[in-house]
Amino acid sequence: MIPYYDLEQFRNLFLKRRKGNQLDNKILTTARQVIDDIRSNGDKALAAYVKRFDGIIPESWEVTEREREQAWSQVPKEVIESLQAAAGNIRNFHKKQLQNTRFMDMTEDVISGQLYRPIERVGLYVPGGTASYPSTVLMNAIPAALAGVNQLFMATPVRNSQEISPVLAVAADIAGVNKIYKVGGIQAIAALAYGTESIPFVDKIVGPGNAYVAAAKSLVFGDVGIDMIAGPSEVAIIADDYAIPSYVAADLIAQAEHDENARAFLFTTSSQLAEAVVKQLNEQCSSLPRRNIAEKSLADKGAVIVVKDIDEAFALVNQLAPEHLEIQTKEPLQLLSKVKNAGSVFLGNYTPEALGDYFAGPNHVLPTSGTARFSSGLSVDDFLTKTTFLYYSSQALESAAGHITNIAEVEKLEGHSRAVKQRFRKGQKINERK
Ligand code: HSO
Ligand code: ZN
Repeated sequence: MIPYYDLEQFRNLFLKRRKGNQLDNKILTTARQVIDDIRSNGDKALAAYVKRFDGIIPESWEVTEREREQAWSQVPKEVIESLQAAAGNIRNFHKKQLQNTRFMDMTEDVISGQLYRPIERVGLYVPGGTASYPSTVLMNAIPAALAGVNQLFMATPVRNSQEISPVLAVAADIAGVNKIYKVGGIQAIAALAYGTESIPFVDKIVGPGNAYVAAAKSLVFGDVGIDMIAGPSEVAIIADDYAIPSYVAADLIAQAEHDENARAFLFTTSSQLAEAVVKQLNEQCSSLPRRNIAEKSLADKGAVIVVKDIDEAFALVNQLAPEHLEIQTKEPLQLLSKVKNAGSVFLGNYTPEALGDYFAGPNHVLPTSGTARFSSGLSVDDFLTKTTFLYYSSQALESAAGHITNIAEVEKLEGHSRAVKQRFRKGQKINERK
């Protein structure tokens, strides 16, 4: 079961410079070859790789309107209602992230500011198999739609049935996805990045994926934008005596069931609580459908650390920069100011991560493997570009001219200097705004 570590052991195992995000060379080589081929040969190459990797080529790459409509009758009504309720919350939360064009200066002589514009075309990758989640469709597509992206394309692999999972199609409709393509893996990323006869190219690709998809995203980055290369999911829980062991255990397990590499950590000031949590973990895992995955994750990647006080817990957690941080203590809100590095924070005994994974509003696409030190969860910002703008009157430019030419001269860029001086040559008539 989940091991105990002291501070030193935890530091050595989990806080040393990590190499977790490096991609496998063999996978990169394969990805590079597939991408080059699809970029040069379009649909023909696409079909060949889909046949080779997935065994079957779909009749049509695009999911038809009819298929999308039919999906609605294949999903239970209560699931549709819950997805709609979740979408409403996610929309409300993300709506408040939107920013309008901003003026930094607005005088008669100087106007400056920033325009916000939606990215035109976005591709959303959704993995197949067991990690194919409708919640991920909502979390990626809703901020994009709110930002104003009006060509939002989703790609997801289909297996022998040739049908896309109906619940994914419904989530895509609810979230505002324009088109869905039946293609997965490296092929999907290549097609979205460069376009083929049947699949349109996009400006940015978002969404999770396996090692092949991650490698492909890293290779097309630069030609298109990408969101991030996500590592295994993780949670850190800070708990004191006030926490309820069965709740803490349930949340550690919810994390651990994601996959064998998922990481669940408990930092607690109470060794009594730690013992009770371990007991609960054993009990609760025994009846879990994904028991094998959860137990392996807890045993190999999990940790319980008994700390001397809450500050010691925060010191470790801030170094770890976990994707999710739960604070289950007596006064959780008062501890919020101690959080420095974390993807998303869940406060109190009744705010499990699962609430945020599915329903409450904040995004569940979050920085993993310590990358919360320098990056943030998905938001509407990821689907906007910012363009700055500037206006100077002749008087304003004239009063700045000396400084500009001084700097231009030290950079030995006489043309720059002249571009200013040209406007103020003696005897020149100024025809401003005529
Ligand atoms: N915990 C995952 C999101 C997720 N959980 C999707 C369930 N479905 C990463 O934040
Ligand atoms: Zn989850």
